[in-house]
Amino acid sequence: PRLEFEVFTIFPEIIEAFVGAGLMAKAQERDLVRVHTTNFRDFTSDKHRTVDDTPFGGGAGMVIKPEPVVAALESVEAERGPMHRVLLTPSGPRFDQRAAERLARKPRIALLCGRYEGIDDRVREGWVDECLSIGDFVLNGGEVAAAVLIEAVARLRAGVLGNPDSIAHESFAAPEPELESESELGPASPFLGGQVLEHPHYTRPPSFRDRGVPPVLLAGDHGKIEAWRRRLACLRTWALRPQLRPKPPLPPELPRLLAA
Ligand code: 6GU
Repeated sequence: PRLEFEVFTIFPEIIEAFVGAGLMAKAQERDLVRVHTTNFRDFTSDKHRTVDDTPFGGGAGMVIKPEPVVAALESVEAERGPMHRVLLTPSGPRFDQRAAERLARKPRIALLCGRYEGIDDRVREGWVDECLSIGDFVLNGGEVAAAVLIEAVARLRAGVLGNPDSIAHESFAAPEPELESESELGPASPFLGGQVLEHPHYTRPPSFRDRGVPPVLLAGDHGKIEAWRRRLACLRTWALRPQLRPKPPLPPELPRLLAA
C-alpha cells in the first residue's frame, strides 16, 4: 500500500528539493511514497496572486487568507481523494515517534504549511483534523517541519528504509505489520512509551587518534555484546532522557538490564 503526502505551501520548491534526493527519491521511484505539492498561490483570483493580508485587530505580521487554502484543499481532494489533514504550527501538540507511527497507518496525509504569523484560524477550526509542532522553537514556515514529518513517517513504511536488516536485529520487539522496526527509538523497553535511545556505535579503525573502542565489541562474544548494548541503551536513556525514565514501581527487569 502506497503512502501519499499532499503538501500545501507557497514554497513547493523547498519540499520538492527535499523529496528529490536520497531515500525519499528512491521511495518515490519505487512508488512506495508519493509526494504532491500544491501552491496556495495557484488558488488566488486577483492579479497579484495575494495569499496574505493584515490581521484583524492589528498587530505585527501577515496572516494567510483562508480562501486560497480551502480552495486548494477542496481541489486536491476532488481530484485525488480525501486526506487526513494536518496543520503544521508551533502551537500544535508535539510531533514525536508515536505520532509518526500513528500517521504511518494513514493512506493519504495533507500537510498545511503556514508562513508569516500563520494561517487564518478558521481553516484550523473547520478544515483540519489535527495540528502538529516539531518543537518549541520558531521557524519561518511549516515547510521544514513538513519535511521532518514526511521523513519520520515514510521511513516507517515497509520497503522505504535502506537496509531493513540493520534495523530488524536492533529492535527489542516484533515490528507492527507494514511498519518497519525502529533503531534509535524502539518499542518494548522499560522506559516510558517503550522508547529507548540506541546504544553507541563504532566502526574501523579500532584505534582512532588514541581513542579506542569498548573491548567487549572486539572480543566476539555475541551474548556479551547484546547484554552490553542493552545496558548502554538503558544507561544512555536514563542519563540523557530523564523524562523517559520509568516511574516507580520500577519494572522488575530493569536491574537485570543494568547489571554488568
Ligand atoms: Cl510546525 N511551524 C513553524 N512555523 N515553526 C515551528 C513548527 C512548525 N514547529 C516548531 N516550530
